[in-house]
Amino acid sequence: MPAVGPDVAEAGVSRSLLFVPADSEKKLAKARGVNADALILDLEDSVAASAKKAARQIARGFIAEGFAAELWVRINPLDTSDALDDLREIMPAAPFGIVLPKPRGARDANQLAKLLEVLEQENNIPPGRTKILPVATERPSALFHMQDYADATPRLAGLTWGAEDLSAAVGATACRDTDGRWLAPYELARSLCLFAASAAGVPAVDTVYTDFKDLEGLAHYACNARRDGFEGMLAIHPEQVDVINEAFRPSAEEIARAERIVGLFAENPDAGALGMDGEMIDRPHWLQAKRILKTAARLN
Ligand code: 1VU
Repeated sequence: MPAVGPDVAEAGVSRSLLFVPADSEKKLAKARGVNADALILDLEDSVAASAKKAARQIARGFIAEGFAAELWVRINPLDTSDALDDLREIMPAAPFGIVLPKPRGARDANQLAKLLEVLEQENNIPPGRTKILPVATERPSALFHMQDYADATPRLAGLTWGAEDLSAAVGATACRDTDGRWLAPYELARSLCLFAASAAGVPAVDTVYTDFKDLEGLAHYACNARRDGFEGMLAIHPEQVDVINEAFRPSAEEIARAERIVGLFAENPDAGALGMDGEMIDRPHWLQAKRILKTAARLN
């Protein structure tokens, strides 16, 4: 069976990435007890302009204290003066990575990578250590450049997407229908994020489920996200975290089936297609099985 090709994401990513407004010491304290794979300390939309300075300092202190999970910081968009202020304040604490909102395209991720190069040097951080996760679809023009992420900075750790800013930008009055499903323009943005991430060889992370009281709806949404190929999901509330973690964990049945598929091809190294339980299995099934086993191994 041929090796995994460039269109299959190799890197693993966190399943649950919880946003925490960085100006809220109360929420930050709460986040320490949450089982999220990653926290995103937010300096952007959830923090009022008047609170940004204090939020930067709080975020820096929180990161410096250390934490078991990955610590990301969502800075302000790169074409605002706040972005540089954010980076200067938080880089001495050496966060795991930077979440980049409203990028104009991969060129903003590349520009951020250059800034990080300097700031890492200034702060004695190993070069290239700080990762980048763009929220890739928040500007309409960015949708026309999604393929550029395939040649972007090696700091790229994944791609995620957002609908709210995109819908505001085009003047829409809603991005979901009355049943909570994405309307067509936002399904397109979600799909572009998925395919651009795959083409770039990085994991795709699905966006927030804003109805934070509806955990049943979230479970359903997150299972579908995993089915579609997303490897994790953004969260906005502590109660969403366990639901997301569970949804992105392969089931025992899936693992058993994946082991059988990989085993069958190992026993038949020259076969392109094989039969299993009356169904044809070939390279895509083998790739999918390998991915399931890799995820399962990472989560053990
Ligand atoms: O039990 P306690 O009173 O001690 O704590 C409350 C509350 O403070 C805490 N909590 C959180 N802790 C950490 N991180 C959070 N994100 C968080 N949210 C709440 O949990 C306890 C219960 O909270 P609640 O159910 O009473 O909810 P609240 O009314 O306090 O808060 C609701 C909102 C939505 C405001 C809150 O969950 C929040 O601030 N979420 C994050 C918002 C955010 O960062 N937005 C950026 C979105 S990014 C995006 O859209 C990109 C695509």
